[in-house]
Amino acid sequence: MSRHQHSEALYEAALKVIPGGVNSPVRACRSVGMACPPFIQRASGSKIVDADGNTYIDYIGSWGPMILGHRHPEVVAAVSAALDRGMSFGAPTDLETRLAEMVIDAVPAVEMVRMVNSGTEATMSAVRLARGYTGRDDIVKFDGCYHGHADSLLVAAGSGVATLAIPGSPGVPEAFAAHTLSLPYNDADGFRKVMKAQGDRIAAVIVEPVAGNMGLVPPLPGFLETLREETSRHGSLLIIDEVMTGFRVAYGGAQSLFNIQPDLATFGKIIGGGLPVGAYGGRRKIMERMAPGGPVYQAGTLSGNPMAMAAGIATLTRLQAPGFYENLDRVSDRLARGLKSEADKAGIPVSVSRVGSMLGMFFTDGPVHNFSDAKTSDLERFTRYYQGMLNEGIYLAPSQFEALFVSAAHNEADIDATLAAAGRVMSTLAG
Ligand code: HOZ
Repeated sequence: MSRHQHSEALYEAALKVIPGGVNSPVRACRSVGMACPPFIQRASGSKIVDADGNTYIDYIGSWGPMILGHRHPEVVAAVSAALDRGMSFGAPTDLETRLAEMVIDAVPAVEMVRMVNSGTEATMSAVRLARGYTGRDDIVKFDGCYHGHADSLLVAAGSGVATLAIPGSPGVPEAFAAHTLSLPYNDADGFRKVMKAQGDRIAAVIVEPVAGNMGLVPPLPGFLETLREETSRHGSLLIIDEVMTGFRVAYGGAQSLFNIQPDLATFGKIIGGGLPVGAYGGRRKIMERMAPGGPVYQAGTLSGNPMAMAAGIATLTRLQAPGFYENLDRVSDRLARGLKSEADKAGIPVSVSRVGSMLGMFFTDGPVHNFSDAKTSDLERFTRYYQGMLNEGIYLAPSQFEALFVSAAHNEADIDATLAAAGRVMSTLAG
């Protein structure tokens, strides 16, 4: 009998009414050869339980938001208190201002912030604002970076687009895509040349400061600095997309870790504590161009939703506990080193990367600095690794082109169990 029989039945029902049976493509687990994805029943701390009662150590963490682990009591209490006041008003509340103040306090480049409902909305709105502010149309992004699924940004994208090897997306008019230039990540010289030739037409350069949607690829020294210098030189805006990295790699995000001040920054995931949220912010002079004060339009019925704001406030409050990031870093480092060591012992070539509690392990021996490098990974071997780990009770992102997330709920026993499982699975992967 299959250990996923309930998931299989649920998937069959879902396939009849939801395209591909899922509401976001990667989670269908198709690229890792699964008959069905585990349907999730509940989660707590570092553990997630599927519809068949299988318990896993969870390294997806809802794709990043669950930095405190699932159902952290302070977050649950904050959401229930907000729920007692009402679920949505479509009107301002004190909670929105409080979360905005917390983001502004944490991130010096952000002087004003606007809440939206998803990372996609945040990046789409930031790009529109950059275009409205500069009066220019063209934007630059980087191959393998994923900034959500707005038309302008779905070019040479990572995440599901990379996982499913979709070359471009039908539905994005060529005329829109023509305004997006995608360049190799970490190639500072190439970027400089492009800016020299056409920088004066570029409204914005948008970047994942640590790429987390082509696997985990840290920025090389000088790359982000070059983006800052060149955008300033040409009057383009630098948008640092911190949807994944914000409050994750450091309280002040990757921009504090690498000491880069963008003109605009985007957020999501952690600032909603597990509820749907996004935000974009930046210098006051730019943000004041947004309606109703300025002419650049963006709106949303559920924007600033009180339960999402409450979850975000509770999460960010907890992240301020002394030693929080140091502890998370220590546990994550042990996991990253341990995975590399288990692969070495089994003679399996891997390239492991880590920034804070974001991890990646590519099944390739070369260093991975960009999307082309990432694509040299042995995807068939990754599939066997993924399936083996799932059978061992370890819940990893079902794609070589996604990151792993460690939470504060992961303890030494979780890491021990994960590494023991990795050792067993790695030993089956040769050949
Ligand atoms: N594209 C997101 C991860 N990089 C979300 C995937 C999902 O929710 O399925």
